[in-house]
Amino acid sequence: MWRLYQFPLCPFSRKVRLLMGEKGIAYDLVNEAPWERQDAFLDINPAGTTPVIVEDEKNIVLIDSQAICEYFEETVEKMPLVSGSAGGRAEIRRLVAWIDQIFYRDVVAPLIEERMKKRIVHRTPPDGGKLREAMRNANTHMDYMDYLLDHRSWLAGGTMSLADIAAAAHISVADYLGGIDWAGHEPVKRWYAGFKSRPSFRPLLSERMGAIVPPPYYEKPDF
Ligand SMILES: N[C@@H](CCC(=O)N[C@@H](CS)C(=O)NCC(=O)O)C(=O)O
Repeated sequence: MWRLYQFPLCPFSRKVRLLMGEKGIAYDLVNEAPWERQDAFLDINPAGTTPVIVEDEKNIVLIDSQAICEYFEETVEKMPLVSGSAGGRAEIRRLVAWIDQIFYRDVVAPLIEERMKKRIVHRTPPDGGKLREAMRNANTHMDYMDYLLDHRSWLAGGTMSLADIAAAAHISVADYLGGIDWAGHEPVKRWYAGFKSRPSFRPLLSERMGAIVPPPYYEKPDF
C-alpha cells in the first residue's frame, strides 16, 4: 500500500491525491508538517517538501508532485491524464507548470503564508496588503482560466487532464483560505462545481487544517 506524506492544505499533495483518486489507487495518509523539519522526514526527503509517497514492499520512494503524477500516469492505465497528440500533451504540461509555478507563487503560497503559517506556526497576524495582492492575482489568473474554458471543455482541451487536476487542487486550497472571489468567473465556477462533485474530490473537501476554518460554501458543489 502507498503511504502519502502530506498536510491537508498542501496543493501539490492534493494534486497527487486527485490523480490517485481518479486512477483508483489506494493509499494511506501520513500527516507531515514540512516546516517542522522532522529528522525522520528529512531522512526520506532531504529537501523537506511534501508530497512524498512511499511503497515499502516494492522499496519505492517518489518525491515531487509532478514526478509522482507522471510515475502513476506511466504505470497505471486507467484514466489517462496526460494523453492525446504530442502537441496536446505539451499543452497539458504547459498549463500544469503555469499552475504549479505561477498560480502557486502569486496566489496559493502567499495565502498559505499569511492565513495558515502565520496563524499556526509564527502566531502573528496576516499582512493585509499581501492578502489583497494575492486575491488580485487570483482574479487575474482566473480571468485567463475563464478565457480557456470559454474556448475548450477542459483547461487543456477536449478531455479532463492533469492540468484540470492541478488547477482544482491549487484553487481548492486558495478557496479554503478565503482567497477566491467567485463573482464574475462563471466559466471557472461551473468547471470547479463539476470537480467538487467527483468522488476523488469529496475526501479532500471534508478535511480540515487545525483551527483554520474554510468559508461556509467551501464544500458545497452549488456555491
Ligand atoms: N515542486 C514541488 C513543490 C513542493 C512544495 O513546495 N511543497 C511545499 C508544501 S505545499 C513545502 O513542502 N514547503 C516547505 C515548507 O513549507 O517548509 C512539488 O511539486 O512537489
